[in-house]
Amino acid sequence: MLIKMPKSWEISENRTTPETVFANRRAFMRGVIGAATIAGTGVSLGQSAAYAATDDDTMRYPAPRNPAFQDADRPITDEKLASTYNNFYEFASHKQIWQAAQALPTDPWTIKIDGLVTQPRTIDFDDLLRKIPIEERIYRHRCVERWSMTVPWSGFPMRKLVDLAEPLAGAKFVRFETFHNPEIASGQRQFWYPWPYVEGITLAEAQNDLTFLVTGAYGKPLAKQFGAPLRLALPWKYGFKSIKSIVRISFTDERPVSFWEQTNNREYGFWANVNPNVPHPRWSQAVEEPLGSRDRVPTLLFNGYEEQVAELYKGMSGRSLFM
Ligand SMILES: Nc1nc2c(c(=O)[nH]1)N[C@H]1C(S)=C(S)[C@@H](COP(=O)(O)O)O[C@H]1N2
Ligand SMILES: [Mo]
Repeated sequence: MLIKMPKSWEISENRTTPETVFANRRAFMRGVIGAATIAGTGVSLGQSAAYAATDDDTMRYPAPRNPAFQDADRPITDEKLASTYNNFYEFASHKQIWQAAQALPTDPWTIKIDGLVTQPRTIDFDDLLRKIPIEERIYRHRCVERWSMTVPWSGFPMRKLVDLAEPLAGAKFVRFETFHNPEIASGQRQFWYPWPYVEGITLAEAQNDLTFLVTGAYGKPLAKQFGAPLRLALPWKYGFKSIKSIVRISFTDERPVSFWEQTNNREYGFWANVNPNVPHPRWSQAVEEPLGSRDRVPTLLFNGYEEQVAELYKGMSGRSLFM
């Protein structure tokens, strides 16, 4: 499909643009993108036109919404709540880490792509954003501890990064690693944890439509406590799989052992798909508590994303898929 962009948009829109002009431009962009089929090139065309103008974050956010992922069936969690109640063990093992996380230097930020790929390399985060257009998706998030939230993330499908990485035929898994910097991240001085934080998924999971690499939330670049500048969102899995502040992505033929698996493999496994009928060894997973609500709501199989992901687990069974 073809979208003709007025030439004037390709020049000078910077931080001094009046809010209203900016908002109108965004509204127009959304119209254009909404009209295009999302599966096609509509989104990338619209966004790369915006890109051509400037590198400025104000050009990227808010990112155009992908209409296929706008209805999460739950109210969006209040931004203040979601950004002041976090799990980020690098900064402490309680939820009030948002201020401590501001100490994380995220610019510049590089991501190493290695292992079974055609050409191992290190990519600068800003360069990555220049290569891949972003979009907004509203996803549910279910922590294994039973709290949940619904967040408008911005980012791009992991599949695009897989394409960029060109994995070799032997690659079966993707391993992710978070930064390691005990000087600024006091939690990493807790020597009994196996730092750095590591997570892993299969290559097939990485290529699933839902698997999202997140660069922003609530229409802005990602706040540090959310795992800036790049984190994962796997909405059908327990939250611990959605690793934050990624510095390394490796393609392997061996199943990675995650931070939590290494810490306690009786309670946290590799698959960690959400299932209300498979209790955690110490508590039921039947219900959850959305942040900001005192109501408990039933937890759904695959966190409500069964239709999109069931195919991945065809022919597999057993408790280990759900812990
Ligand atoms: N590097 C890293 N990633 C992490 C964690 C962490 O402690 N360190 N916590 C995980 C857990 S348990 C959850 S529930 C989510 C929390 O994401 P949020 O703080 O953005 O809500 O991040 C996940 N990713
Ligand atoms: Mo979690």
